[in-house]
Amino acid sequence: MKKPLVIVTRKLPDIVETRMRELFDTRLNPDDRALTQAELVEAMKQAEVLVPTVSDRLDSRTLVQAGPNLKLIANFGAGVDHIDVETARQRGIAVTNTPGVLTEDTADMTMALILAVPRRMVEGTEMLMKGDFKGWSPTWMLGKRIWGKRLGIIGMGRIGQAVARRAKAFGLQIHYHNRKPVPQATERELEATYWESLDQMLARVDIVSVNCPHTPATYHLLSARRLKAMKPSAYIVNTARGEVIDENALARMLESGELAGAGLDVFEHEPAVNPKLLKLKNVVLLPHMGSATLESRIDMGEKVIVNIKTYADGHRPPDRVIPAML
Ligand code: 8YV
Repeated sequence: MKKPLVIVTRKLPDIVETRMRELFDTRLNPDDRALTQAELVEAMKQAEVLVPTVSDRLDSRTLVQAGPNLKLIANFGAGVDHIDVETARQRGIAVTNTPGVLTEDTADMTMALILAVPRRMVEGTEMLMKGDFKGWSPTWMLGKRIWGKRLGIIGMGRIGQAVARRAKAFGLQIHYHNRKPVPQATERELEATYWESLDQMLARVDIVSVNCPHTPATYHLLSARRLKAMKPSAYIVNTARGEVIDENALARMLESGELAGAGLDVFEHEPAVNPKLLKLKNVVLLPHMGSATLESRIDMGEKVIVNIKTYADGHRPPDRVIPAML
């Protein structure tokens, strides 16, 4: 049986690449240089399977240039907002992703930001490194207590629930907004309160965690108006997608003290970061590292391989993304 030509756009862990080379006619990117849009089109003209990542923009203008051989886009990542899934469907190209395997790592990073911002951990480290630690004082570097506060989770899927489990152990009260409530057994386990109205939840919580995907419905879900509805003492953590928050409005409000602080792992125009954010003390900013563990990258690679192999064997890949799901 002829092996499918699989083009991988970025460098993946060696163990994943080795297995892909065993199974498929695989073209790798050992230099890990992000492809230009023209190179991406060229890859889509040749490949039967494309393995992109969040750093590739597969919009409709790019997708319509795909060659007739392209049958599967096996995304290395859970989020698919960089792929126009509807255009792919219209052209008979299946799209798969890698759900489930980055849940715990992303939830860990979310929890780390929930702790780091109110407790001023990065500010403290920077002060120490600059030699500004002149000795302990009772009123120096005071942050805000985590225990007993209300956490409002936006998007109670796998990652949102994993964040809730951790947060509960830290004494936070769990509130959440989702398209629909989670099963009652999960709500009971997490002692979680469902808010159908996001506006009402935002006005009542002390920390907001964004854990929903970026879709047309969630673009700027945290708009300037909604950010203003939050308490000025509240914090925001985002490990999902930058586009869910109006980043400009957030930066302005953090600057003027209308919000207490933010922990951001993702940005609206990655890799660019709003320059206003870079000047603030009340933020912890990370370069999209939520799922960046070796274990997660290997598991993601394994999912990609299973999706391609299943397709190559004539079956429906397990992690298909259907436009109606988005
Ligand atoms: C990945 C992510 O690193 O999977 C996702 O949706 O945001 C990240 O954790 C990235 O997408 C890899 O393509």
